[in-house]
Amino acid sequence: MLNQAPAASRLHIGLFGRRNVGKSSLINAITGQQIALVSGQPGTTTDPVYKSMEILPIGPVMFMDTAGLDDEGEVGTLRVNKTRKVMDRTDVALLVFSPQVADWSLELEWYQAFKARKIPVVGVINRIDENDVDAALFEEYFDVPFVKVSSKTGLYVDKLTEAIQTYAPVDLSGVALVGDLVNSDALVVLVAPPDKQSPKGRLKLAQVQVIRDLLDHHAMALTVTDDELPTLLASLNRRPDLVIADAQVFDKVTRVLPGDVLLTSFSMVLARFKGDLGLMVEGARTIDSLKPGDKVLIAEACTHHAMEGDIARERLPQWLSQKVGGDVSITVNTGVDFPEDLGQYKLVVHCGACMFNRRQVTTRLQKATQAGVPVTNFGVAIAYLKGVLDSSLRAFEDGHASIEKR
Ligand SMILES: Nc1nc2c(ncn2[C@@H]2O[C@H](COP(=O)(O)OP(=O)(O)OP(=O)(O)O)[C@@H](O)[C@H]2O)c(=O)[nH]1
Ligand SMILES: [Mg+2]
Repeated sequence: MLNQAPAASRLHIGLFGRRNVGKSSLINAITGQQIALVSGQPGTTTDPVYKSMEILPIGPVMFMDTAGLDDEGEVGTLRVNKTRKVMDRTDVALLVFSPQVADWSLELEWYQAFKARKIPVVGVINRIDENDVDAALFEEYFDVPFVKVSSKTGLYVDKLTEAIQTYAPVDLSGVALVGDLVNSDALVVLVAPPDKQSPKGRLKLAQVQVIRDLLDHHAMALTVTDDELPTLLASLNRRPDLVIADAQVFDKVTRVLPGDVLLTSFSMVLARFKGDLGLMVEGARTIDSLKPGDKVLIAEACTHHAMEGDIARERLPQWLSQKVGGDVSITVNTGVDFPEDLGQYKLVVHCGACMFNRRQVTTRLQKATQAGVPVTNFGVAIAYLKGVLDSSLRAFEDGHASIEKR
Protein backbone atom coordinates (compact mmCIF):
# COMPACT_ATOMS: atom_id res chain seq x y z
CA MET A 1 0.00 0.00 0.00
CA LEU A 2 1.20 3.43 -0.84
CA ASN A 3 1.12 5.80 2.01
CA GLN A 4 -0.83 9.01 2.35
CA ALA A 5 0.87 12.36 2.04
CA PRO A 6 1.20 14.13 5.37
CA ALA A 7 -1.34 16.90 5.83
CA ALA A 8 1.33 19.59 5.78
CA SER A 9 2.30 18.76 2.24
CA ARG A 10 -1.23 18.92 0.89
CA LEU A 11 -2.61 21.91 -0.91
CA HIS A 12 -5.26 23.24 1.44
CA ILE A 13 -8.29 24.46 -0.48
CA GLY A 14 -10.82 26.41 1.59
CA LEU A 15 -14.39 27.08 0.43
CA PHE A 16 -15.94 30.30 1.62
CA GLY A 17 -19.27 31.90 0.85
CA ARG A 18 -22.71 32.69 2.17
CA ARG A 19 -25.09 30.03 3.41
CA ASN A 20 -26.81 27.98 0.75
CA VAL A 21 -24.64 29.12 -2.20
CA GLY A 22 -23.57 25.52 -2.72
CA LYS A 23 -20.15 25.23 -1.06
CA SER A 24 -20.75 21.71 0.17
CA SER A 25 -22.28 20.70 -3.15
CA LEU A 26 -19.20 22.06 -4.89
CA ILE A 27 -16.83 19.92 -2.81
CA ASN A 28 -18.93 16.90 -3.68
CA ALA A 29 -18.86 17.86 -7.36
CA ILE A 30 -15.07 18.39 -7.46
CA THR A 31 -14.30 15.19 -5.63
CA GLY A 32 -17.05 13.11 -7.18
CA GLN A 33 -17.92 11.89 -3.69
CA GLN A 34 -20.62 12.64 -1.17
CA ILE A 35 -18.30 14.17 1.38
CA ALA A 36 -20.24 17.11 2.73
CA LEU A 37 -23.83 17.33 3.85
CA VAL A 38 -26.03 19.27 1.42
CA SER A 39 -29.52 20.62 1.92
CA GLY A 40 -31.73 23.49 0.86
CA GLN A 41 -31.79 24.66 4.45
CA PRO A 42 -29.34 27.56 4.94
CA GLY A 43 -26.82 26.77 7.67
CA THR A 44 -26.43 23.06 6.90
CA THR A 45 -22.68 23.11 7.42
CA THR A 46 -22.02 24.18 10.99
CA ASP A 47 -18.43 23.14 11.68
CA PRO A 48 -15.54 23.06 9.25
CA VAL A 49 -15.34 19.75 7.37
CA TYR A 50 -11.92 18.50 6.29
CA LYS A 51 -11.38 15.96 3.58
CA SER A 52 -7.98 14.93 2.26
CA MET A 53 -7.74 13.34 -1.14
CA GLU A 54 -5.90 13.12 -4.45
CA ILE A 55 -7.28 15.06 -7.36
CA LEU A 56 -5.75 15.00 -10.78
CA PRO A 57 -3.70 16.80 -11.83
CA ILE A 58 -3.17 18.79 -8.64
CA GLY A 59 -2.14 15.91 -6.43
CA PRO A 60 -2.74 15.62 -2.70
CA VAL A 61 -5.16 18.24 -1.44
CA MET A 62 -7.17 19.00 1.67
CA PHE A 63 -10.66 20.39 1.10
CA MET A 64 -12.04 22.54 3.86
CA ASP A 65 -15.77 23.20 3.82
CA THR A 66 -17.02 25.97 6.07
CA ALA A 67 -20.19 27.40 7.53
CA GLY A 68 -21.79 30.36 5.72
CA LEU A 69 -20.14 33.76 6.11
CA ASP A 70 -23.53 35.33 6.77
CA ASP A 71 -24.45 33.07 9.66
CA GLU A 72 -26.23 35.06 12.34
CA GLY A 73 -26.96 35.12 16.04
CA GLU A 74 -24.76 34.02 18.88
CA VAL A 75 -24.02 30.57 17.47
CA GLY A 76 -23.68 32.05 14.00
CA THR A 77 -20.93 34.37 15.20
CA LEU A 78 -19.09 31.44 16.75
CA ARG A 79 -19.34 29.60 13.44
CA VAL A 80 -18.00 32.56 11.48
CA ASN A 81 -15.07 32.72 13.90
CA LYS A 82 -14.34 29.09 13.19
CA THR A 83 -14.44 29.81 9.49
CA ARG A 84 -11.96 32.61 10.08
CA LYS A 85 -9.59 30.08 11.62
CA VAL A 86 -9.84 27.93 8.50
CA MET A 87 -8.39 30.89 6.64
CA ASP A 88 -5.13 30.37 8.54
CA ARG A 89 -4.50 27.08 6.81
CA THR A 90 -5.80 28.02 3.41
CA ASP A 91 -3.38 27.86 0.47
CA VAL A 92 -6.08 28.69 -2.07
CA ALA A 93 -9.49 30.15 -1.26
CA LEU A 94 -12.57 29.46 -3.35
CA LEU A 95 -14.98 32.34 -2.82
CA VAL A 96 -18.33 30.92 -3.84
CA PHE A 97 -21.21 33.04 -5.15
CA SER A 98 -24.73 32.32 -6.16
CA PRO A 99 -26.11 34.56 -8.93
CA GLN A 100 -29.31 35.01 -6.92
CA VAL A 101 -27.51 36.93 -4.22
CA ALA A 102 -26.76 40.48 -5.30
CA ASP A 103 -25.27 41.69 -2.03
CA TRP A 104 -21.51 41.21 -2.14
CA SER A 105 -20.57 43.20 0.95
CA LEU A 106 -19.43 40.19 2.95
CA GLU A 107 -17.61 38.72 -0.01
CA LEU A 108 -15.72 41.99 -0.51
CA GLU A 109 -14.75 41.97 3.14
CA TRP A 110 -13.39 38.42 2.93
CA TYR A 111 -11.71 39.12 -0.37
CA GLN A 112 -9.80 42.00 1.25
CA ALA A 113 -8.80 39.76 4.12
CA PHE A 114 -7.43 37.11 1.74
CA LYS A 115 -5.62 39.76 -0.22
CA ALA A 116 -4.03 41.16 2.93
CA ARG A 117 -2.72 37.70 3.72
CA LYS A 118 -1.60 37.11 0.14
CA ILE A 119 -3.80 34.02 -0.13
CA PRO A 120 -4.77 33.42 -3.76
CA VAL A 121 -8.51 33.50 -4.38
CA VAL A 122 -10.49 31.90 -7.18
CA GLY A 123 -14.03 33.23 -7.54
CA VAL A 124 -16.69 30.62 -8.20
CA ILE A 125 -20.09 31.51 -9.61
CA ASN A 126 -22.23 28.51 -8.81
CA ARG A 127 -25.70 27.46 -9.92
CA ILE A 128 -25.28 28.54 -13.52
CA ASP A 129 -27.69 25.78 -14.50
CA GLU A 130 -30.39 27.98 -12.97
CA ASN A 131 -29.09 31.38 -13.84
CA ASP A 132 -26.20 32.09 -16.19
CA VAL A 133 -24.46 35.39 -15.56
CA ASP A 134 -21.54 37.31 -16.97
CA ALA A 135 -18.37 36.75 -14.94
CA ALA A 136 -17.18 40.20 -16.01
CA LEU A 137 -19.71 41.75 -13.61
CA PHE A 138 -17.93 40.06 -10.75
CA GLU A 139 -14.46 40.77 -12.08
CA GLU A 140 -15.18 44.48 -11.90
CA TYR A 141 -15.33 44.26 -8.12
CA PHE A 142 -12.96 41.42 -7.37
CA ASP A 143 -9.50 41.31 -8.85
CA VAL A 144 -9.45 37.52 -9.07
CA PRO A 145 -10.17 34.95 -11.78
CA PHE A 146 -13.77 33.74 -11.87
CA VAL A 147 -15.05 30.36 -12.97
CA LYS A 148 -18.71 29.65 -13.58
CA VAL A 149 -19.91 26.19 -12.55
CA SER A 150 -22.91 24.13 -11.70
CA SER A 151 -22.31 21.88 -8.72
CA LYS A 152 -25.59 20.23 -9.57
CA THR A 153 -24.77 19.14 -13.13
CA GLY A 154 -20.97 19.20 -12.81
CA LEU A 155 -20.69 21.71 -15.66
CA TYR A 156 -17.24 23.40 -15.80
CA VAL A 157 -16.08 21.82 -12.57
CA ASP A 158 -13.00 20.67 -14.51
CA LYS A 159 -12.29 24.30 -15.42
CA LEU A 160 -12.35 25.11 -11.75
CA THR A 161 -9.83 22.37 -10.96
CA GLU A 162 -7.58 23.82 -13.65
CA ALA A 163 -7.92 27.29 -12.18
CA ILE A 164 -7.07 26.02 -8.70
CA GLN A 165 -3.94 24.48 -10.09
CA THR A 166 -2.98 27.58 -12.00
CA TYR A 167 -3.41 29.96 -9.11
CA ALA A 168 -2.17 27.70 -6.32
CA PRO A 169 1.15 28.74 -4.80
CA VAL A 170 3.91 26.70 -6.35
CA ASP A 171 6.08 26.09 -3.34
CA LEU A 172 4.57 24.90 -0.14
CA SER A 173 7.21 25.55 2.45
CA GLY A 174 8.80 22.86 4.49
CA VAL A 175 8.15 20.02 2.10
CA ALA A 176 10.82 17.35 2.06
CA LEU A 177 12.32 15.86 -1.05
CA VAL A 178 13.57 12.67 0.60
CA GLY A 179 14.19 13.64 4.22
CA ASP A 180 10.80 12.25 5.20
CA LEU A 181 11.71 8.83 3.81
CA VAL A 182 14.30 8.18 6.48
CA ASN A 183 14.89 8.72 10.17
CA SER A 184 17.43 11.20 11.41
CA ASP A 185 20.92 9.65 11.51
CA ALA A 186 19.98 7.42 8.58
CA LEU A 187 22.77 6.57 6.19
CA VAL A 188 21.84 7.27 2.61
CA VAL A 189 24.16 6.38 -0.25
CA LEU A 190 23.81 8.33 -3.46
CA VAL A 191 25.11 6.70 -6.59
CA ALA A 192 25.90 9.06 -9.40
CA PRO A 193 27.37 7.85 -12.66
CA PRO A 194 30.20 9.92 -14.11
CA ASP A 195 27.97 12.24 -16.09
CA LYS A 196 29.19 13.26 -19.48
CA GLN A 197 26.32 15.66 -19.89
CA SER A 198 26.82 17.70 -16.73
CA PRO A 199 29.05 20.72 -17.04
CA LYS A 200 32.50 19.98 -15.69
CA GLY A 201 32.81 20.47 -11.97
CA ARG A 202 29.12 20.17 -11.15
CA LEU A 203 26.69 17.60 -9.87
CA LYS A 204 23.23 17.23 -11.32
CA LEU A 205 20.74 19.56 -9.68
CA ALA A 206 18.67 16.64 -8.37
CA GLN A 207 21.71 15.24 -6.58
CA VAL A 208 22.50 18.56 -4.97
CA GLN A 209 18.89 19.00 -3.85
CA VAL A 210 18.76 15.51 -2.38
CA ILE A 211 21.97 16.07 -0.40
CA ARG A 212 20.71 19.37 0.96
CA ASP A 213 17.41 17.85 1.95
CA LEU A 214 19.04 14.89 3.72
CA LEU A 215 21.33 17.21 5.66
CA ASP A 216 18.35 19.34 6.65
CA HIS A 217 16.72 16.21 8.06
CA HIS A 218 19.87 15.20 9.95
CA ALA A 219 20.46 12.18 7.79
CA MET A 220 23.89 11.33 6.36
CA ALA A 221 24.55 11.42 2.67
CA LEU A 222 27.47 9.61 1.07
CA THR A 223 28.01 10.11 -2.63
CA VAL A 224 29.90 7.66 -4.83
CA THR A 225 29.99 6.70 -8.47
CA ASP A 226 28.75 3.27 -9.46
CA ASP A 227 32.33 1.99 -9.78
CA GLU A 228 33.11 2.83 -6.17
CA LEU A 229 29.90 1.43 -4.69
CA PRO A 230 31.23 -2.10 -3.91
CA THR A 231 34.28 -0.66 -2.14
CA LEU A 232 32.10 1.68 -0.15
CA LEU A 233 29.69 -1.08 0.89
CA ALA A 234 32.60 -3.28 1.97
CA SER A 235 34.09 -0.54 4.10
CA LEU A 236 30.88 0.43 5.91
CA ASN A 237 30.13 -1.16 9.28
CA ARG A 238 26.38 -0.70 8.76
CA ARG A 239 23.98 -1.15 5.93
CA PRO A 240 22.75 1.92 4.16
CA ASP A 241 19.13 2.71 5.03
CA LEU A 242 18.46 3.87 1.52
CA VAL A 243 20.35 4.00 -1.75
CA ILE A 244 19.39 6.54 -4.37
CA ALA A 245 20.95 5.82 -7.73
CA ASP A 246 20.78 7.34 -11.13
CA ALA A 247 18.35 5.16 -13.07
CA GLN A 248 20.99 4.51 -15.74
CA VAL A 249 23.13 2.53 -13.32
CA PHE A 250 20.36 0.56 -11.68
CA ASP A 251 21.54 -2.72 -13.20
CA LYS A 252 24.99 -2.33 -11.79
CA VAL A 253 23.76 -1.19 -8.40
CA THR A 254 21.25 -4.03 -7.94
CA ARG A 255 24.03 -6.53 -8.67
CA VAL A 256 26.15 -5.37 -5.74
CA LEU A 257 23.49 -4.24 -3.27
CA PRO A 258 22.05 -6.68 -0.70
CA GLY A 259 18.46 -7.39 -1.75
CA ASP A 260 16.88 -5.96 1.38
CA VAL A 261 18.45 -2.51 1.09
CA LEU A 262 15.96 0.02 -0.22
CA LEU A 263 16.91 1.40 -3.59
CA THR A 264 15.29 4.10 -5.64
CA SER A 265 16.26 6.65 -8.26
CA PHE A 266 16.70 10.40 -8.32
CA SER A 267 14.01 10.66 -10.96
CA MET A 268 11.49 8.83 -8.82
CA VAL A 269 12.25 11.07 -5.90
CA LEU A 270 11.73 14.09 -8.13
CA ALA A 271 8.61 12.67 -9.73
CA ARG A 272 7.10 12.25 -6.29
CA PHE A 273 8.13 15.74 -5.28
CA LYS A 274 7.14 17.64 -8.37
CA GLY A 275 4.44 15.75 -10.07
CA ASP A 276 2.55 12.60 -9.61
CA LEU A 277 4.57 9.45 -9.16
CA GLY A 278 1.45 7.28 -9.22
CA LEU A 279 0.59 8.59 -12.67
CA MET A 280 4.15 8.06 -13.92
CA VAL A 281 4.13 4.50 -12.67
CA GLU A 282 0.82 3.81 -14.40
CA GLY A 283 2.23 5.38 -17.55
CA ALA A 284 5.37 3.24 -17.47
CA ARG A 285 3.31 0.09 -17.13
CA THR A 286 1.56 0.87 -20.43
CA ILE A 287 4.88 0.24 -22.20
CA ASP A 288 3.77 -3.37 -22.12
CA SER A 289 0.97 -2.68 -24.58
CA LEU A 290 3.08 -0.67 -27.08
CA LYS A 291 3.46 -2.13 -30.55
CA PRO A 292 6.15 -1.61 -33.18
CA GLY A 293 5.42 1.59 -35.11
CA ASP A 294 3.54 3.26 -32.21
CA LYS A 295 4.41 6.91 -31.71
CA VAL A 296 6.16 7.88 -28.49
CA LEU A 297 6.97 11.44 -27.49
CA ILE A 298 10.17 11.89 -25.53
CA ALA A 299 10.22 15.33 -23.93
CA GLU A 300 13.18 17.10 -22.43
CA ALA A 301 12.89 20.30 -20.43
CA CYS A 302 16.42 21.56 -21.13
CA THR A 303 18.19 22.07 -24.35
CA HIS A 304 21.61 20.53 -24.38
CA HIS A 305 23.93 19.13 -26.98
CA ALA A 306 22.97 15.64 -27.96
CA MET A 307 25.89 13.42 -27.12
CA GLU A 308 26.89 9.89 -27.70
CA GLY A 309 24.78 7.64 -25.52
CA ASP A 310 22.18 10.39 -25.10
CA ILE A 311 19.27 9.11 -23.03
CA ALA A 312 16.47 10.75 -25.00
CA ARG A 313 17.82 10.14 -28.47
CA GLU A 314 19.66 6.86 -28.19
CA ARG A 315 19.30 4.78 -25.09
CA LEU A 316 15.63 5.17 -24.30
CA PRO A 317 14.49 4.57 -27.89
CA GLN A 318 16.74 1.53 -28.03
CA TRP A 319 15.47 0.06 -24.74
CA LEU A 320 11.86 0.77 -25.72
CA SER A 321 12.26 -0.94 -29.07
CA GLN A 322 13.90 -3.93 -27.43
CA LYS A 323 11.01 -4.29 -25.02
CA VAL A 324 8.36 -3.79 -27.70
CA GLY A 325 10.05 -6.18 -30.10
CA GLY A 326 10.40 -3.70 -32.98
CA ASP A 327 11.07 -0.02 -33.54
CA VAL A 328 8.73 2.49 -31.99
CA SER A 329 8.44 5.84 -33.73
CA ILE A 330 10.13 8.41 -31.48
CA THR A 331 9.70 12.18 -31.55
CA VAL A 332 12.02 14.15 -29.30
CA ASN A 333 10.70 17.47 -28.02
CA THR A 334 13.04 19.86 -26.28
CA GLY A 335 12.56 23.04 -24.30
CA VAL A 336 9.66 25.01 -22.94
CA ASP A 337 7.30 24.51 -25.88
CA PHE A 338 5.21 21.40 -25.58
CA PRO A 339 3.37 19.97 -28.59
CA GLU A 340 -0.39 20.52 -28.72
CA ASP A 341 -1.21 17.46 -30.81
CA LEU A 342 -0.51 14.94 -28.07
CA GLY A 343 -3.37 12.70 -29.11
CA GLN A 344 -1.27 10.99 -31.78
CA TYR A 345 1.14 9.54 -29.22
CA LYS A 346 0.69 6.31 -27.35
CA LEU A 347 3.00 7.45 -24.55
CA VAL A 348 4.81 10.57 -23.36
CA VAL A 349 8.12 10.02 -21.60
CA HIS A 350 9.34 13.17 -19.89
CA CYS A 351 12.76 13.92 -18.46
CA GLY A 352 13.14 14.41 -14.71
CA ALA A 353 12.36 18.10 -15.29
CA CYS A 354 14.89 19.26 -12.70
CA MET A 355 14.73 22.76 -14.18
CA PHE A 356 10.94 22.95 -14.11
CA ASN A 357 8.84 23.90 -11.15
CA ARG A 358 5.94 21.84 -10.00
CA ARG A 359 3.36 23.85 -11.86
CA GLN A 360 5.18 23.46 -15.16
CA VAL A 361 5.42 19.73 -14.65
CA THR A 362 1.79 19.30 -13.60
CA THR A 363 0.59 21.40 -16.53
CA ARG A 364 2.28 18.97 -18.88
CA LEU A 365 0.91 15.96 -17.04
CA GLN A 366 -2.50 17.52 -17.29
CA LYS A 367 -2.17 18.11 -21.03
CA ALA A 368 -1.19 14.51 -21.60
CA THR A 369 -3.93 13.20 -19.32
CA GLN A 370 -6.52 15.37 -21.05
CA ALA A 371 -5.41 14.03 -24.41
CA GLY A 372 -5.84 10.54 -23.00
CA VAL A 373 -2.14 9.77 -23.35
CA PRO A 374 -0.29 7.88 -20.61
CA VAL A 375 2.70 9.77 -19.29
CA THR A 376 5.82 8.70 -17.46
CA ASN A 377 9.31 9.99 -16.93
CA PHE A 378 12.81 8.83 -17.83
CA GLY A 379 13.63 7.36 -14.46
CA VAL A 380 10.36 5.52 -13.96
CA ALA A 381 10.37 4.23 -17.54
CA ILE A 382 13.95 3.03 -17.26
CA ALA A 383 13.22 1.32 -13.95
CA TYR A 384 10.29 -0.42 -15.60
CA LEU A 385 12.27 -1.42 -18.68
CA LYS A 386 14.97 -2.86 -16.46
CA GLY A 387 12.47 -4.77 -14.35
CA VAL A 388 13.26 -2.91 -11.12
CA LEU A 389 10.27 -0.59 -10.90
CA ASP A 390 8.47 -2.49 -8.17
CA SER A 391 11.57 -2.88 -6.06
CA SER A 392 12.42 0.80 -6.41
CA LEU A 393 8.93 1.78 -5.29
CA ARG A 394 9.48 -0.01 -1.99
CA ALA A 395 11.31 3.03 -0.64
CA PHE A 396 8.04 4.94 -0.80
CA GLU A 397 5.87 2.28 0.77
CA ASP A 398 4.11 2.19 4.11
CA GLY A 399 6.39 2.74 7.01
CA HIS A 400 8.98 4.33 4.80
CA ALA A 401 7.37 7.23 3.11
CA SER A 402 4.55 8.67 1.20
CA ILE A 403 4.40 8.45 -2.52
CA GLU A 404 2.17 11.42 -3.14
CA LYS A 405 4.01 14.54 -2.26
CA ARG A 406 4.29 18.06 -3.22
N1 LIG B 1 -29.68 24.22 -9.17
C1 LIG B 1 -28.62 24.13 -8.43
N2 LIG B 1 -28.73 23.93 -7.11
C2 LIG B 1 -27.60 23.83 -6.38
C3 LIG B 1 -26.31 23.95 -6.96
N3 LIG B 1 -25.40 23.83 -5.97
C4 LIG B 1 -26.08 23.64 -4.84
N4 LIG B 1 -27.41 23.64 -5.07
C5 LIG B 1 -28.47 23.46 -4.07
O1 LIG B 1 -28.38 24.50 -3.15
C6 LIG B 1 -28.72 24.08 -1.84
C7 LIG B 1 -27.57 24.39 -0.86
O2 LIG B 1 -26.45 23.64 -1.20
P1 LIG B 1 -25.29 23.38 -0.16
O3 LIG B 1 -24.19 22.72 -0.90
O4 LIG B 1 -25.78 22.72 1.06
O5 LIG B 1 -24.87 24.89 0.17
P2 LIG B 1 -23.82 25.42 1.23
O6 LIG B 1 -23.20 26.63 0.70
O7 LIG B 1 -22.90 24.33 1.66
O8 LIG B 1 -24.79 25.84 2.41
P3 LIG B 1 -24.49 25.95 3.99
O9 LIG B 1 -23.80 24.71 4.42
O10 LIG B 1 -25.84 26.10 4.55
O11 LIG B 1 -23.67 27.17 4.19
C8 LIG B 1 -29.00 22.60 -1.97
O12 LIG B 1 -30.38 22.43 -2.08
C9 LIG B 1 -28.30 22.21 -3.25
O13 LIG B 1 -28.90 21.10 -3.87
C10 LIG B 1 -26.24 24.17 -8.38
O14 LIG B 1 -25.16 24.29 -8.99
N5 LIG B 1 -27.43 24.26 -9.06
MG1 LIG C 1 -22.59 23.52 3.44
